[in-house]
Amino acid sequence: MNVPFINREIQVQTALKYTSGFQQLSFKHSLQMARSALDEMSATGAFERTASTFRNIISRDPGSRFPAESGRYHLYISYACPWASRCLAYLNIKGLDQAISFTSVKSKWERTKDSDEHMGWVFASSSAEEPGAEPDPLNGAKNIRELYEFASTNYSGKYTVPVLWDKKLKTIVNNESSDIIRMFNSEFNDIAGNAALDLYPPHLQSQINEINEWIYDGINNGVYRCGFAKKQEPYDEAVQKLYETLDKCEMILSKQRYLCGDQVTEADIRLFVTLIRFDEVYAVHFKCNKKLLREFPHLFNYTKDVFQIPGMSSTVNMEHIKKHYYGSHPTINPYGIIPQGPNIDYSSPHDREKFSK
Ligand SMILES: N[C@@H](CCC(=O)N[C@@H](CS)C(=O)NCC(=O)O)C(=O)O
Repeated sequence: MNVPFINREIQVQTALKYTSGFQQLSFKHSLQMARSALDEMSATGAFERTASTFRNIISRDPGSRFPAESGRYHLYISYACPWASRCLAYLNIKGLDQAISFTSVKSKWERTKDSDEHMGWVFASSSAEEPGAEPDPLNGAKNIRELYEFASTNYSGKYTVPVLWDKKLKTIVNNESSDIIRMFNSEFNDIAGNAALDLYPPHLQSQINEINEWIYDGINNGVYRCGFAKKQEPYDEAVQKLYETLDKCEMILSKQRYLCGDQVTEADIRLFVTLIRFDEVYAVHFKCNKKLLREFPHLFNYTKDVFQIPGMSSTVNMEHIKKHYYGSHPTINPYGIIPQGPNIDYSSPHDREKFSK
C-alpha cells in the first residue's frame, strides 16, 4: 500500500510547513515509531524483514508525477548497507553521477532522538568527521529518521537506507532498493552517461526475476537470518539454506562468467553486494563460517570480476562496512571490537575472462 501518497496535498503542505526546521513528534508517537532491524523477530526467534513503504516510481515520461529530470533527485545511502550500495552501484555504472547526487551517512548507528532509545543512521556534522560521510546537503537533517518524519507525519516503519529523495516536492520517492535500481537502469537513459548498458534486458527478465528470488532468500537476506536469529533452530535452517544457495551459485559460475551467461545483469549486482561483505563481516559477525567465500574458487573470482567493473570499486567502503556491522549491533558484538582481518584485495587478478573467450 502506498501510504505516503494517499493524500499528496496534505503531504506537500506538511513538507512545506517543516522547511524551516524539523518538528519533534510527541514522546508517545516517537516510541511507537522507534523500530529497527533488531526488532524484526518472529515468535520462533527467526529474523523477519518488513516491507518498504515508499514505492513511487520515477518515469521517463515528462508528464508523470516523478519525471526523470537531471538534478532533481538525491540518493541517501550508507556505504555499509548492501541494499543502498546496490543503488550507488547503479548510479555509477549507468553514468548517472552528474544527474543524481548522493550522500552517505556515518558508519555507526547512534541515538536519533533524546526522547527515546532508537538507534539509527546519522549524518556527519562536517565532512571532516568521518571520511565518506557528509552532512545532509538538502534538508539539514541530523539523521535519516528526520527525513522520514519530514516526508510523512504518520510513518510507522523503520528508518532505512536507501532513501531516494525528490528535491522539488521535498519528499521521499522510494525507499526500496529493488525499485530504485530498476528506475536507474531504464528511466534515466536520456541523461545517463552509459545508457547502452541494460542490466535488465527484456529477453533475460524472467530468468533474472527467478534468480533474484532464490538468491535474496538464501543469500542476501539469508546472511541476516543467520546473524539475527535468536534461537539455534532458525539459525541452523538459515545456514543450511545459505550454503545450499552458495553451492548452487558456485556450480552455475563454474560454467559461465555471470549468473545469466556472458552478460552482467541485475542478478550479479544484487549477489555481489552480499559476497563482498562475506569474509570481512558475515563469516564472523553473522556466524556464516561453515565455508568462507575465498574457499569457493568460482564465486571468489567472480566477486573480484564484478568489483573490477568500472564504477563498482568506489561503492565498496570497507571501513564503513566493518565499523557499521561490528559497531552497531551490541546484542551480537557487545564490545564493538572490529576483527583485524582478512583485508582481501578484490582488485587483484581473477580468472573470469576465460568464460568470455
Ligand atoms: N527493503 C529495503 C531494505 C533496506 C534495509 O534494510 N536497510 C537497512 C541497512 S542494511 C537499514 O537501513 N536499517 C535500519 C534499521 O534497521 O533501523 C531495501 O532493499 O531497500
